[in-house]
Amino acid sequence: MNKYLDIAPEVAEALAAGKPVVALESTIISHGMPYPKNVETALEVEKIIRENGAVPATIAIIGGRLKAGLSADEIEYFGKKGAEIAKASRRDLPVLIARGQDGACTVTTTMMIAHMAGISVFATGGIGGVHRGAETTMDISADLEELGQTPVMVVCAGAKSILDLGLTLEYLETKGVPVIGYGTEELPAFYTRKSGFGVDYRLDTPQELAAAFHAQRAMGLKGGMLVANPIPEAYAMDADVINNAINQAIAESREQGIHGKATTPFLLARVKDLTGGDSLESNIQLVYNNARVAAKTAAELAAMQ
Ligand code: PSU
Ligand code: MN
Repeated sequence: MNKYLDIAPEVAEALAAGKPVVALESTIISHGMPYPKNVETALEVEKIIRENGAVPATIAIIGGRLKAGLSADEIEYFGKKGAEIAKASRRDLPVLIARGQDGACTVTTTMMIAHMAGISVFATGGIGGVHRGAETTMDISADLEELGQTPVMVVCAGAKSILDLGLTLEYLETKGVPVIGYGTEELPAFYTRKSGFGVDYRLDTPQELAAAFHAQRAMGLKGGMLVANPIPEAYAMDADVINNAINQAIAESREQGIHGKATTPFLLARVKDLTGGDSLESNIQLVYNNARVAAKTAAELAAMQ
């Protein structure tokens, strides 16, 4: 096993017994929501995963250790420190680990560490993708590369239209990543159930998701699978309200010359401020919804192996 990896005892026992485990990311805790709502949400997500028959493993880097499974105290520590913790993508791991620092895991690093630990299903809110204007900035999230090379299923609510969703789908196609709509033919856009873009396949049950992922792995195909699960109708936001906020946030980021790893956190924070508390509640509910689907799918997958 990787000498930098610590698997929490409960997670290690579940994996050894072939029981379902679901990975969760930590950037959503440190950078995605305000304290203490972030900690409450992270703990509630873990509870929902348990209620749906799986063991949660929140993934983070603490003191230079790759952690698969955090204690409630560690989640509190992460939530309280918030954006002081470095956002850690693939390129950040070597120096963070060598220096013994903390890191908030994005979709990329959560997939990497989940895979090192032997966890194959991961639930989150939204993924990174191809930014608008990427044809000149070349700002494309490392999340897409990771989906192209690491065999983990990522259950999300689609991607926010802070991104160019059309180019994001093109990129995923090139990388050979199946984009599955859960009960939908349309790619959801995080706060809204629709985006105007189609997915590759529509699957309707956790059993079907598990069967497709099982086949992908059994063939030895590299890369992951993206499952896009629309936000529950009751929590979906008005498309005009959210799109106006996104357009304003993008204009401000260009005026201020925001770039690199700061872009996504800047846009997410501005959209959140411009839409007030409504977007936070929607964000929390869609993560709960994804946790349920991921736990049930992990249980189906465990039953097939
Ligand atoms: N998109 C969201 N919410 C998020 C993120 C993206 O709607 O919290 C976070 C995730 O951790 C994702 C990361 O992996 O931002 C992508 O950052 P970048 O675009 O810099 O690759
Ligand atoms: Mn980027």
